[in-house]
Amino acid sequence: MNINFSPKHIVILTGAGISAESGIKTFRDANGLWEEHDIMDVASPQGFQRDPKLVHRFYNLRRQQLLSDEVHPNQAHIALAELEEKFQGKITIVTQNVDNLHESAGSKNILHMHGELLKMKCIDTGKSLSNKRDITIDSPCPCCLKKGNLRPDIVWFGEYPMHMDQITKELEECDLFVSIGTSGVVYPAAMFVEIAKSFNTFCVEINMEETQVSDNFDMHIQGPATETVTNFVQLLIDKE
Ligand code: BV8
Repeated sequence: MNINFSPKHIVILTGAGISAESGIKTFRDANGLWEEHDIMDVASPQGFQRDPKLVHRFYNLRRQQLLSDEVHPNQAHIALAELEEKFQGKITIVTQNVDNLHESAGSKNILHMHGELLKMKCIDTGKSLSNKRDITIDSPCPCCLKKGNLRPDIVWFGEYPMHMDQITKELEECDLFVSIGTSGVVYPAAMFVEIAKSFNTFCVEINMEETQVSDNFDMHIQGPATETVTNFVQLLIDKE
């Protein structure tokens, strides 16, 4: 599996599958996060309104796991960081993931379109604040000092993803679009391949299995990300 050109501008979309081998549950795989919860109860503004304690617990547990000694960037995250370091052109990681494993692996140019687990937001001012601790309904907001005024700085269903203007611009300009570890179920991320294709961009899907959007890609590489991403990155570096 090789590409027959030397890309100059790569956009890489990542999903939960790239963090699976770091021990972080995906959403829709067997015993995934959505098997334990109804999506709309824990990842929507309505769910948060209905039961903020449940939502805080859902994100507190994920934040605790991310910060524990059991979770580290895996070879796929590390390969992407090495690519950014050695690639002569421009490379942007657009991640749906809210973990910080791309940053921990050394990647720099990252857009978290669904927010970040290690950030929280003031409900009144919308101010985003770094946070590594549990949030509860009694946590005083450091911004306005009100109790119960904090929420995870995460994009829930029905909320507008972050950095959409920049993402769209990069999808129009890039000459290689690579999707890694996402089921292609959630929009608007699932339609990024269509945007890239409409600008004649070569599109590669790297995933454990075929997805709902596989037909839109020029190339499909199947297997665990720690192997497939590492091999694909080596191909790109060899072209440098
Ligand atoms: C919005 C919170 C308005 C963060 C999440 C059409 C257009 C626009 C919107 C919609 C539309 N149709 C429907 C909608 C609404 C909705 C939506 O998409 N619903 C779906 C369910 C139908 N979208 C929204 O509400 C979005 N906002 O639309 O605003 C708008 C309109 C137009 C244009 C712009 C904006 C907001 C979506 C964000 C919701 N927040 N979660 C959190 O808690 O983490 S979504 C949730 O799913 C996560 O963020 C996650 O990132 C995302 C996608 O999941 P994946 O990452 O793909 O994970 P999944 O488990 O599904 O798949 C993992 C894959 O990895 C699998 O394929 C597996 O095979 C593979 N894998 C596993 N292990 C490995 C592996 N691959 C390689 N190696 C391995 N080892």
